[in-house]
Amino acid sequence: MFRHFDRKQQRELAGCEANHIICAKRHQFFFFVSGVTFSYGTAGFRADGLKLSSTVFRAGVLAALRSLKTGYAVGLMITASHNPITDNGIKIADPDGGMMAQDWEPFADALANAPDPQSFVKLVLHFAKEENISLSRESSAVILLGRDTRPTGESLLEAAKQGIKCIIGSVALDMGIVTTPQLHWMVRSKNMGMKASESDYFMQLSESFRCLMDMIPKEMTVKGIVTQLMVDGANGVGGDKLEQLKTLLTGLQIQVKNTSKQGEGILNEGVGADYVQKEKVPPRCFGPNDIGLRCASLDGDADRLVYFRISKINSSSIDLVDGDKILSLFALFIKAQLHCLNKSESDGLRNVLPARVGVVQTAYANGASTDYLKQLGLEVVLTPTGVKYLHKKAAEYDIGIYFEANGHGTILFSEYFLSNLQKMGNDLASSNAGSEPHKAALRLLAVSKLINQAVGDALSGLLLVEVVLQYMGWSMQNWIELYDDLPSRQLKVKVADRTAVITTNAETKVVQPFGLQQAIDAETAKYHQGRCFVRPSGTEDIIRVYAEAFSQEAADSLARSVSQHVDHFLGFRTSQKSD
Ligand code: NG1
Ligand code: ZN
Repeated sequence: MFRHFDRKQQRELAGCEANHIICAKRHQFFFFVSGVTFSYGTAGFRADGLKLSSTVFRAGVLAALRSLKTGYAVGLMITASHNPITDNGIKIADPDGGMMAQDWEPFADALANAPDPQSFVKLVLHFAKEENISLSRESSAVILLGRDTRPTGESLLEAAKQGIKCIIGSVALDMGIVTTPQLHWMVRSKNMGMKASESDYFMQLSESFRCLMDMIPKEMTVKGIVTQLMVDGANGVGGDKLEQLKTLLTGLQIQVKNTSKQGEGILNEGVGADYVQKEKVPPRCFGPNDIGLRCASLDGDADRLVYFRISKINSSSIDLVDGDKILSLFALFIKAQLHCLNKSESDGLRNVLPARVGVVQTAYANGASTDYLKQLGLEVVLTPTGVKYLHKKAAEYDIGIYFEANGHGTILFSEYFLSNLQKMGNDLASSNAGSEPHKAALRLLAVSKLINQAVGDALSGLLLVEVVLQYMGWSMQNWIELYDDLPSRQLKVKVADRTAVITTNAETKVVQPFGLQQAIDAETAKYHQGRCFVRPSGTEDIIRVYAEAFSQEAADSLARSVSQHVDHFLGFRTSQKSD
């Protein structure tokens, strides 16, 4: 249903205090009620790409208000990540490059679901007043726009621009087709007064990569670790960007398959990090010829990364190296550098730089990884699913390393720690140049530049993995053997109302419906090393069931029986019965 801003409303707006919002007729096309109820979830707003133009238009208005409120540039990314090509979505990056502040989510929901233009405009004016946002001509919002390779992206970008234009004086900067992490990086860099173009991004990544590669210990380079890497680009933007980035790299041979080029395949269909991690099979275009090689897979917008190796015995199965193992590799490296940095020298006079290191995971982290990290002596905390929670927690540490099992994660360095590290690096350069502590300081500084400080980034994560494997002198086999994953199974259950499930303790326990947790506990107790939890998905209309146990059969059976309980408590049959 299409609606128009009517004349009365335009008069009202024209007469409103500062003549704030332009409601030109040319924008009216974008205002319609799609019949879908939107909720700003872990991934922003997502739906069928053809039904999103009005929502994206409204998100444009929202982004402009966010920029006015904060006084800085914000980002607006059009993507549906690993979801099918027909889907699309929109999310806002805050001035620091992170996710939009959570306290704005209810307002985002209200805007997205406003039933008509009058209510929409009323909401905007009311919220602006409440939040003290000046809509005067003097203040101007800046919004960096990005989109992935989805076919609906171009028209949605237009809708976003029109929404932004509704706020007088707003400036929309189109960054073109970019990965999600690139856009977040650009927002952060711009607000820090640094260079923020795509070529600056490539330059920063390739230079810090070179710096780290130059400091690989000699004894490791002679080990001759394979420098060849096969990458699955999910038929999306990540593969294309990696093709560009790889021309700036030395010491690493990357072959990219599944870019977005015509003829390579459909975005996320049988390819990409989500597919590889959940199905535990090689992506399309990977087969017997790749057996034994180190392979990596990006998701559709390149904010997730997993590694894999095609099995020698059966070329349709893989040894998966997921986000947990990437996290463990990074944690080992960071720990080693801190140890080096603080190693007492013979003079015993050098200052040490203590660092509080935190590792952040979700309940989906394989239990074996959590045990391994704790054995390393690291502080491990769990948060609910969704990078906004992990990122926030990781930011509490001097060095916070976070990863979801699905491959989304990064390493955050606090400003305080980095400035001390820089000072220490300078001191060591004059007193002890070239020493191990000096190199450790330089390495940590280079990592802070290589790894995206705004959000998980498959491209920068991939470069850091490659550096760390070289530094350790590790083959893919060494990495795979770091610890043995406990067999696990994830299932989806369709229910009448997923919001009926309420959880606590980082989503590991069900509080409602009453009795479900008891049933889960009783099932779990039947299995050696059993662990199981259920939670409503934030991105799909389903309940997710995760189970872990000593064998694959046991994990499968635990997941199946708990799914039956979920279905019994919440399934359609139950709701029909109670109706
Ligand atoms: P939901 O649908 O809430 O489980 C999924 C992923 C999250 C996160 C978001 C955002 C799993 C189990 N869940 O969330 O980790 O990546 O999508 O894209 O992988
Ligand atoms: Zn993604």
